[in-house]
Amino acid sequence: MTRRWLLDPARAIAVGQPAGLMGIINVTPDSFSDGGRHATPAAAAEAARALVAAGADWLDVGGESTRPGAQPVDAETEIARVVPAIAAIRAAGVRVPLSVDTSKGRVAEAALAAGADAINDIGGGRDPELLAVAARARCPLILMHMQGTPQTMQLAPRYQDVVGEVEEALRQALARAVAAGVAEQAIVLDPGIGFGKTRAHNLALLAALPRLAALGRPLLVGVSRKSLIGALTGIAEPAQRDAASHVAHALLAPHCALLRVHDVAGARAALRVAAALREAA
Ligand code: HH2
Repeated sequence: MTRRWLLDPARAIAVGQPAGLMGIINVTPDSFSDGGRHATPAAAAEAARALVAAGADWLDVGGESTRPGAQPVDAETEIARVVPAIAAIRAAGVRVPLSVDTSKGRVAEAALAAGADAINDIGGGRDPELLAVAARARCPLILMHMQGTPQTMQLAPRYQDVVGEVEEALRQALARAVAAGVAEQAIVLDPGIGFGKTRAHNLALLAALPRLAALGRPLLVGVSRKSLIGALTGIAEPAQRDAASHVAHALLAPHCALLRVHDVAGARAALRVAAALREAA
């Protein structure tokens, strides 16, 4: 099976380009900031259209919440959530690159068949079946770092040297995927902000993006509305964290290829202002 990734997604994640924006569509009842908002395929398609109109370069559709303490769901449940949503998004004429946010090979395979172009794996390729699916589909694969699992990751995150350990784990994830037959050029790496990390760990990793970029792959970063932003601002309600998130997006944009965001319109505006200020300087 030859996929379209050599065209659209590769352009969207070209190394050295200003960061693209990945708009988030969670088709879950329990995601930390948009849970329950896209409960029907029609609502997901409408959200997709609105995100693209607001400037999204990419969409990410997830059927399992990965917030700390979230209950895992089985593959059938996840498939029943993401497949109709992706099919409806494509039926609505939305053509931007779209990843499925899953750690399960079976879900990834069903999502690709329904019209997804790429796999966003917060498990960093722990499931050999997922790597086999990515290799067969020749599609882009996002490998994210996580210490532990969503159920346990925030209990007591511990590192001797967070940047060195995340860097080494991403290097190993990359090597595992390549050994499983995934093309190295198809891989995007992500330090996994908030996934088994304290505020200090998260800040150290964000400061180290240029070092992580030396792994040779484009980087994706997700900070939108996360508890890091809550911890830095004291804003408890995730939906109120957009303005503060966009400060981070503007500062991080030069160091990554894709930013995973909820409020695409606000992020796009922030990136425009930051780019103009940088140019003027
Ligand atoms: N963060 C979340 C989910 N998927 N994927 C990547 N690659 N990087 C991230 O930082 C990332 C991710 C968590 O955010 P969200 O999807 O908004 O919430 P939930 O997991 O509760 O559905």
